[in-house]
Amino acid sequence: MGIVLSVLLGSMLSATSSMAATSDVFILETDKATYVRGEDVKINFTNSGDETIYFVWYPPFTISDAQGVVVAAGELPMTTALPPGESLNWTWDQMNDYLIPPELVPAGNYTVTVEVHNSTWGLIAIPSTSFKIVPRADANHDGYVNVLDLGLLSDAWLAESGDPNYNPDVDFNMDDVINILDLGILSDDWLQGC
Ligand SMILES: [Ca+2]
Ligand SMILES: [Ca+2]
Repeated sequence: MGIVLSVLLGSMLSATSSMAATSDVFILETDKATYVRGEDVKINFTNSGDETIYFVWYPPFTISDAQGVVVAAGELPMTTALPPGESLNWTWDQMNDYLIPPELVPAGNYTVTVEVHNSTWGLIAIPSTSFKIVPRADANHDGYVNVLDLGLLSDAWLAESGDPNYNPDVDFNMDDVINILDLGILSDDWLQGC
């Protein structure tokens, strides 16, 4: 009885530790939690375990929007194996690759996912991490790009850095002057919000 119990306990403990190890051996992260629209999203995936892992899908990174719709897939070197201690990096330009022509995705919440397989192609984990994209032209920082932001841009129209009506919040391209380039960015972001 004592032996059976200890065997059971032993198998429970090893099951528990292997589950913990599975979640601990991959690191999937983005360099920031929040990006402005159009900013590069830098993604890093590290195999921090002691086994080589494999990817069935090439490329293994996918980006989904808040509704779960896949909007982009990573471009990677031609490899489907990742040895222990090695990393994959991907910079996503926020373009939806599945539209023709590709378009910048709207502001909102996004998730990056990787499917991780073992050497016999069994799925062992689907690590994911989420991040947020906010509009670039949200001058008053209320989460929306609308007539309020247009009003602020209008108030600072043609102002240069140092002028009393210069407003850095509407200098969307940060070139120290409020002009048609900033209006163009506001136009691109018009009615974006999350
Ligand atoms: Ca706003
Ligand atoms: Ca500007």
